[in-house]
Amino acid sequence: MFDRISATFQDIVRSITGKATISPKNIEEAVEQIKYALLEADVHVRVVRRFVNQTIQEATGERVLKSVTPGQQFVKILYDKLVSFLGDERQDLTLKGPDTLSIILLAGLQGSGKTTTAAKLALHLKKKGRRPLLVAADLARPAAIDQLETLGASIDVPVYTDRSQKDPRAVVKRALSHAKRQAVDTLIVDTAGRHQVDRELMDELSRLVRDLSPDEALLVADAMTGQTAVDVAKAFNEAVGITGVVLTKFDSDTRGGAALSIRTITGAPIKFIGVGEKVDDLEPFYPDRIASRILGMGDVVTLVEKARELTEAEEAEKLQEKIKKATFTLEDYLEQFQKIKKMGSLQKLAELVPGMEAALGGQEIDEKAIRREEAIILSMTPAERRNPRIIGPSRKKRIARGSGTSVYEVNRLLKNFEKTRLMMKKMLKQKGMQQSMPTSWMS
Ligand SMILES: Nc1nc2c(ncn2[C@@H]2O[C@H](COP(=O)(O)OP(=O)(O)O)[C@@H](O)[C@H]2O)c(=O)[nH]1
Ligand SMILES: [Mg+2]
Repeated sequence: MFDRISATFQDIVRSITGKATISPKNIEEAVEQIKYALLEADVHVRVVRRFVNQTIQEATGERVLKSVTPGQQFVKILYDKLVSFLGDERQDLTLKGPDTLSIILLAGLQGSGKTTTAAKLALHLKKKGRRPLLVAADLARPAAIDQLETLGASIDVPVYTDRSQKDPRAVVKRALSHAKRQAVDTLIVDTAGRHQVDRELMDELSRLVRDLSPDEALLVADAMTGQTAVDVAKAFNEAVGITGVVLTKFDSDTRGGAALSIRTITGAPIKFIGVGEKVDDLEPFYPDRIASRILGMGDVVTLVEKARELTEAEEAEKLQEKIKKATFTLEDYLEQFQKIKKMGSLQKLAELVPGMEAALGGQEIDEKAIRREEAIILSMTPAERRNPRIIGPSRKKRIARGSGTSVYEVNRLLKNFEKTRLMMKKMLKQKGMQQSMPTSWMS
């Protein structure tokens, strides 16, 4: 799995990591190669486009770090992108506590690996101390029931079957009341599949989901089918509503495109991968580990992370130095506004900047107020920003006019700035404060 895409990515990465400088042309070339590698790996075209655009955008907007090469930084961007497209964080099953019955429903096309996965999940949960019951609700072929029974016996997990029934809903209903009488905390329901997505199958599954309201409705998809697996996941999600995907046959020589596309196209996370035919061939899906496997550049990623931390610490130190020496100016103040605005939440600003809440006089911070303060500072001359003491009445009038505010607001800003500056200085003087001062807002 991922062998080909991994080889291509590692080639690109090797050629770019060593470069001391990267031109927009280098990035363009690398991204073009990445595009072909992704398409060749059968990644969904829409996903490829998004991946490529985001990579270019981030690579060109990236701040250059001193202690690593631009090439190394590019690798880090690529790695982060891969992790994000693979689904970010590991998503585990969300089941109820052992005192309440949890239900897992498995759906998917015929041959995708539902029955095998049912047994694999049962074993996985049993190892974690749960008590699963497998339910044979694939009534399309009698052999399907036998298959589940054999698998259940091999892992010593009970299997509920009812060969007299023709309707899976009836089987499931009986299985539920059976489970309540037994020492069972998790129902794993194996359902019938079809060769392709069809109305009848979707209707049957929708009814089952409605009856059961399962904690997990997992789509079992065959990774070898590439973009088809993605289309199937999309169709199932729209018709039935899935909570996650188990991607099977990850051990085979597939190109990996499904893994990189499913989350983006369906929004549903990959929760497990099947890596073989045996009952213990099931692995939790970790986006970061897969990304590392594709890039094979774990050391570079760590290096860049470290370099970034270093730069942040250096910047924070510089700023603290400025505050101590009272050279913290309105320009720095403005810069902090702009940086913090990028962080998203303005409420964070008040929480992170010592004294900011008090300096703002207990007023609610809102985007508009900040934008006005910004406008005021922008209307000042560089000399005024560096030394606000020179701002007399006539300058105040000019600044107010230039920023579309009032002299009253200019005065208030100057007062706020002075309060903040003093407050920061005082806090820095307190022993230990240097260490505990949040640096994130200064980065
Ligand atoms: N190599 C490999 N084979 C698998 C995996 N999962 C299932 N299979 C095989 O795929 C075939 C179909 O599996 P099955 O569970 O019967 O699919 P179902 O029709 O969806 O229930 C069987 O031969 C399984 O052994 C996997 O992760 N890796
Ligand atoms: Mg089956």
